[in-house]
Amino acid sequence: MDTDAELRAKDKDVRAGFCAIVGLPNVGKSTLLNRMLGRKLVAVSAKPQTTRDRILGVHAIDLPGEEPARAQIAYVDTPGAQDGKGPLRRYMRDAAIAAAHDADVVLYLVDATDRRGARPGRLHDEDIVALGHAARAHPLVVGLNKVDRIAKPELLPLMEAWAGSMPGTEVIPLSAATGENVGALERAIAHLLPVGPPLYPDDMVTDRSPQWIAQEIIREQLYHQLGKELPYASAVQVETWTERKGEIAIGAVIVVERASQKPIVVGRAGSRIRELGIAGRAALAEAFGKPVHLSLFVKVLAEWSSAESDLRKLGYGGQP
Ligand SMILES: Nc1nc2c(ncn2[C@@H]2O[C@H](COP(=O)(O)OP(=O)(O)OP(=O)(O)O)[C@@H](O)[C@H]2O)c(=O)[nH]1
Ligand SMILES: [Mg+2]
Repeated sequence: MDTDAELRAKDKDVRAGFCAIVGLPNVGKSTLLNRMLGRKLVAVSAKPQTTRDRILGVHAIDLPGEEPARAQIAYVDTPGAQDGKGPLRRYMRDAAIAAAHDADVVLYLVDATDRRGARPGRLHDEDIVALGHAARAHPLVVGLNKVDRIAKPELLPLMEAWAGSMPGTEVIPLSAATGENVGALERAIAHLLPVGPPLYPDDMVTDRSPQWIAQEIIREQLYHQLGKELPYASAVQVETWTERKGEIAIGAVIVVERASQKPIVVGRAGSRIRELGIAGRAALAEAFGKPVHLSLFVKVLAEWSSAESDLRKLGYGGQP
């Protein structure tokens, strides 16, 4: 017989566990995480290799008519799987592999519009194979993203190819941009999670600090404003953070690797950094729901992405 305490504990049981979101760069992993959480947590950009670290985003969903009727999914967004040369890229690769290794379920996200990397069997890169090994130990869901940009007749063969190469694996077409089918994807993930007590408190969304989220939001603006001109090794570091009378004052530095890159970020007579400041402040105010003052500076930290100690200083260090 169960004791009263045990029965009460079981009442609170949900489907709970970790879901690592993995895939090639630029397939929409971070867009999907932001969409599921209904807020901007992580940077998204048209440039590959935007995400540099693993990031937790916790989402609770209802499973109507099921037992248990609720799931708490702890999503882990990861850097796109790619060739891991150089300390920063190696750090990013290890972060993705570790997330897949530690997960209860792996969501492999595919860009359905990408002719090169979308189909199963075309992913030969060494690091992607390593990711595959880490992922294979767990139940897998395949998400075919960006269906808002692909005609149905093109989608069906892709779905069949994935389903055929991985019997028993759910293959779900979706659009992170429009939200189409994202609910169905979340339910499919939830069904593969173990039943037990929730992993996190109800109100927890991420394990990252507001400062870290601010860095992501400013970095996203940097990607948007600079586009192709952006030096790959740029980072953002929040140095001061003051909350007063319902407002936040943030002082942040944009770190580049070479003196020659500084004028690119600053722009003619400071025009670009001013634009960055305006756009950054608006995005931060929206994310935090209060007015934000933002002071931005540019700093050169020579070859930081090649030096382990500088990587750590900028937050890409220790255990990925
Ligand atoms: N049309 C369309 N575009 C999308 C969709 N999802 C993401 N994108 C776009 O795809 C690009 C890459 O999105 P990200 O979310 O940054 O992709 P990612 O997989 O996190 O990329 P990395 O962090 O670099 O690995 C951005 O320009 C997004 O706006 C979608 O469902 N439809
Ligand atoms: Mg990303």
